Amino acid sequence: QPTLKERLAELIPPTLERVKAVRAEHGKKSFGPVIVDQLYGGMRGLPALIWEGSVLDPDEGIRFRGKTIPEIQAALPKAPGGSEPLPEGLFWLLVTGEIPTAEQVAGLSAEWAARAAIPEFVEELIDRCPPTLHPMSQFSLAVTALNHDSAFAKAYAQGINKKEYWGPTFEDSMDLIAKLPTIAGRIYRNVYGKGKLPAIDLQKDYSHNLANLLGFGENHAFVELMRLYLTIHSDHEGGNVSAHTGKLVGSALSDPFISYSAALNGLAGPLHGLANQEVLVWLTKMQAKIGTDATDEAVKEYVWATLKGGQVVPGYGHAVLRKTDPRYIAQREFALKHLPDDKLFKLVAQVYKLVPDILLEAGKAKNPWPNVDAHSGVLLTHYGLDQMGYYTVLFGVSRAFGVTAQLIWDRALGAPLERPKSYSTEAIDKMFKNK
Ligand code: CMX
Repeated sequence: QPTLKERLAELIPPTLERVKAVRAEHGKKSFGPVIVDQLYGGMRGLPALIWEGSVLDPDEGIRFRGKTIPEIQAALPKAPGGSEPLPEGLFWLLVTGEIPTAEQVAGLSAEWAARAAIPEFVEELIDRCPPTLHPMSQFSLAVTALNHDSAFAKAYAQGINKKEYWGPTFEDSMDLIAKLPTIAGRIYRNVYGKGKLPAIDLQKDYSHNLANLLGFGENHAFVELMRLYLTIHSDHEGGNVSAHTGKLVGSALSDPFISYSAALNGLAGPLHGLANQEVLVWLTKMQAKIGTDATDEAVKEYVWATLKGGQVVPGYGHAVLRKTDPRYIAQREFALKHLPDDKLFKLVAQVYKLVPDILLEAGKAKNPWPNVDAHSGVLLTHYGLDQMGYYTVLFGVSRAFGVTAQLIWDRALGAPLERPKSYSTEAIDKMFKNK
């Protein structure tokens, strides 16, 4: 059976031909008009990028290489004794468009475990960060520093032919993914005083090792949660802030480490990945204010107070989705199976019942339904990972799968520097004044 790199090498030539053929046939066709509001409105809905790994349908949600979340849950290999998909398989799927065998997935687990160590100076860099520095800032710092050993940067400096870019990009991507649990584990233990980081176990899968580094490796349900979590947070088509940032920065031929640290900084914003932290902060404040078994009326009042205070309801709404996020549903099903009586889960379920109607009544949000971040924190809290400030780091471990898969393909397909045109308000005004 081919390794991931061997399979990728086989797939690149026909994919290049396919892109060439699609461009020859459709290259000059138009998607329709661009309107001025899109320039002012965060480019919402503007067709602007090619991203092979996943596509987001407003009603149906994400498909990874054409497959929905329930489909990948069924199709991807599982760990012995586990029932959640292994994220190793999702990475294989994102890169190749193919479902790997159990053996190929085991090969990836072993390769990532073997590459997991980080340079001593990066360990020291993390250890020197004050615990008051947000875990996402520490994460991004450490990932930036990994560029010290970038195979791509080195090959570029030595004058590599552009046709060969994908090879060292692949190696850097594998290293990056492999090292993220070590970095994430070290940050967790430093910030929350959880003692020394254990060694990576070369026999264990990626999620099991991550759980172990965080101190939850003995808890089978938590390990299963990590497998599901890392799978569903990996990719969400190309235009979201983290995916797009990774692609944009990579287009300058910045190596995968510095491209991904830029993506992490975008993920660290409260309207994007930090929303998983915000949700838990919001729910705990709600519990403190109205108690743990609050009535629907009390919850509604709290939600309205949030809106009237000029704040968003974290975990609700989406720039593209118009229905409940299937990533929310997958986590809700996990909760129904493993923690149906958890008090905080009950509150999350109660909020799900009440918030959409309130957001509809408030009349602003285009999508009143919950997104992925509305559910992840309650699951982590249930197992004792209740340090909310850390939640986005786990999102960041997962999102690397999608961003690097795309960086590999961008370099393989010779994606150009990104450089859209910007306009001044004066220019817009002049352009349309006499029309
Ligand atoms: N609570 C209150 N108001 C909301 C809202 C929410 N959950 N979602 C949208 N709105 C408001 C917007 O703030 C905007 O108000 P203004 O016109 O005053 O600026 C208006 O509704 C229209 O926004 P929209 O077109 O529906 O949404 P956008 O595409 O602009 O933004 C998002 C999308 C996710 C940033 C927004 O829904 C939001 O802020 N949600 C809460 C934060 C969150 O959960 N983010 C995580 C998203 C998933 C992820 O990336 O991880």
